[in-house]
Amino acid sequence: MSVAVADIEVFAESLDPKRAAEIFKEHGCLVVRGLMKPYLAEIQMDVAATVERAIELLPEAKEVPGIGWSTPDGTLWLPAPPNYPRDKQIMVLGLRYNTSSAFFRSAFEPKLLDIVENILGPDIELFLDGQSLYKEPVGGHPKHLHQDSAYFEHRYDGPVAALNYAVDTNLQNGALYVVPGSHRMGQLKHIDTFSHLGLDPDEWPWEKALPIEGSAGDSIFFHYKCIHGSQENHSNAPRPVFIHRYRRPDDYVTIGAATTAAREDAEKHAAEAKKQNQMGIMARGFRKYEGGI
Ligand SMILES: O=C(O)CCC(=O)C(=O)O
Repeated sequence: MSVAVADIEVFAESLDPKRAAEIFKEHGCLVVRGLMKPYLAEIQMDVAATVERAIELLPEAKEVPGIGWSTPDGTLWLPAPPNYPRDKQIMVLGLRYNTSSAFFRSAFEPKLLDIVENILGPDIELFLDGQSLYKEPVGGHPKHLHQDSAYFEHRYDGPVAALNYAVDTNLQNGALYVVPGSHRMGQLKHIDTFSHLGLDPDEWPWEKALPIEGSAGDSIFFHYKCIHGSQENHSNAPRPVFIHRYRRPDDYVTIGAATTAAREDAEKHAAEAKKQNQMGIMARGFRKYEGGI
């Protein structure tokens, strides 16, 4: 059965978190219209300020082998297309919970956490520090279809991601594509692509995925094994998203990598991975003491 956007879509203003969680569990993805609207204006300002700073820091960029370049603010850069005024384009912006209070506050949005609680249970930990992917205008990088579990495989259920549009997002500027039901396919083999680990495009062309167009403030939740990605930004304006990730407080990364070589190496040490040193901020509930601080 092919799934349409309407089958995975709910609205923040009339939210039933149980129903939203049921959609997520069935399809591995969920669209919540308007969920991040209250935080948008501030986050948009912080995105713009972060871009300005990142560009100023570009002369200090250091190469990250096999990945791209990183500026001291934590912005990650890829090679730019030939038509750019610079030789590098932004991929991941140095915008995080420790740089933007609006971004941090938005991670605790009660309606968002009500949905996550119905998926993961009452105790919820933030995974990572918030992430902002940024597609520059006129050719900004594609993110090939992939499973996030290729980058961070977990011991238990893995993180639930909530990716939020910071601007109106459509087929021209890089809508997120999802493959409903793919969270049940297990861990798929990824290859190295321009945007790091991705599925082989011959096996996983965009036609197999469902594009989600949306307004600024719309949120797309996805399971960490749900296949997703986005094409280039062909518009004249930037296309940023900001992403929250949540997991059970006892869950932890067993394999972390961004290239096939790093993944092969990390797979050898998966059995030794521990929760210790991976404790995130509690977004809801309480952490049972299991040793360590
Ligand atoms: O649409 C994007 O910017 C890509 C997001 C994504 O693929 C991810 O967060 O894993």
